[in-house]
Amino acid sequence: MTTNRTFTMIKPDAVEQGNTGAILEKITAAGFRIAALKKTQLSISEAEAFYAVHKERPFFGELVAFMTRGPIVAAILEKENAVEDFRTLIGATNPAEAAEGTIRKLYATSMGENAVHGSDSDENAAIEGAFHFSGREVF
Ligand code: 3AN
Repeated sequence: MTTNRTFTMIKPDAVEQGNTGAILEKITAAGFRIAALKKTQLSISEAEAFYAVHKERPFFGELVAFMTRGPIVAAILEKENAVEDFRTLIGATNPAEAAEGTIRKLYATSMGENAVHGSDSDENAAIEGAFHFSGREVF
């Protein structure tokens, strides 16, 4: 089942560098509707829970430290084929491999500090959206 929704975070690197507005502009210009939006900061335990699938990976500690070092902007986005189209808009995990014009090509600096998160499936989009937003924060 496709929900036409995905979940994103503008990560601490992009927020620190003042790229929040430019990234939101690219997202809406690409046809996504913002169903929910907030600026917040993850605690260590929240980041560990959010990224639990990666806990055995060698970069897990680095990932948690990075994602908690400053505020993020979380959003639920709506568009037909949202998950796949948003992954295309953000580009490859490694910015060196990201296509021209993608958000990571424009704003990411490394594999770890890659500016934005995008859900990888409809199922994870629903889980990740519910992690950050209550029902009365989604419109
Ligand atoms: P994506 O965010 O493109 O779905 P995943 O799911 O493979 O990529 O990785 C989740 C997050 O973990 C990435 N966004 C990135 O911040 C971090 N990450 C992935 N690979 C590495 C790595 N080799 N070194 C440091 N951080 C990494």
